Amino acid sequence: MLTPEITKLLNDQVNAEYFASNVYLQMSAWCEINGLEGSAKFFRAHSLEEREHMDKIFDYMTECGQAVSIEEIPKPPAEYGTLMDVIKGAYEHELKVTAMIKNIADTAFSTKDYTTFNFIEWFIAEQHEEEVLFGKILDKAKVLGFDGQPGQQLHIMDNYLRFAEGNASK
Ligand code: OFO
Repeated sequence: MLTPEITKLLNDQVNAEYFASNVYLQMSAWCEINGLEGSAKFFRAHSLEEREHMDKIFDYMTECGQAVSIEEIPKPPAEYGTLMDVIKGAYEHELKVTAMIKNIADTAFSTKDYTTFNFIEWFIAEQHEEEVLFGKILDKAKVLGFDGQPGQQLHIMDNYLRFAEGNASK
């Protein structure tokens, strides 16, 4: 049985993961229209991953006998100046999600809801991975001297992002 406080936090997270999925889907659309196919592929895949996160929490809540409420999802940002703005936006978005996940862990632990604490641990590890992933992308941009402007570096960054999940784990 989940407490009302934990139920609300988990429900908010379901909706936040749905929003995150749309944020990345919109980033993918921006990349597509700006000739950045590798980046579009990366953000599209990431959008699906967020959707899986949503499903995971959805399933946990229903397993616990708790109804999920899908709320109105805000429109994600759609205007970006450059690919660098998109990448920075993604990194900042992940930091916000990490704070939400840690708040769930903190609340679960302090209310002795060890089942939810155990469940949310997976997300703590996942957020660490995602921060590392986007951190490495930012590092690569620094190494290249990439600032988002058109040119050879943009082409290299686009190719790097095409395989970024694999590149970042090396
Ligand atoms: Fe990006 O990990 Fe879920 O939100």
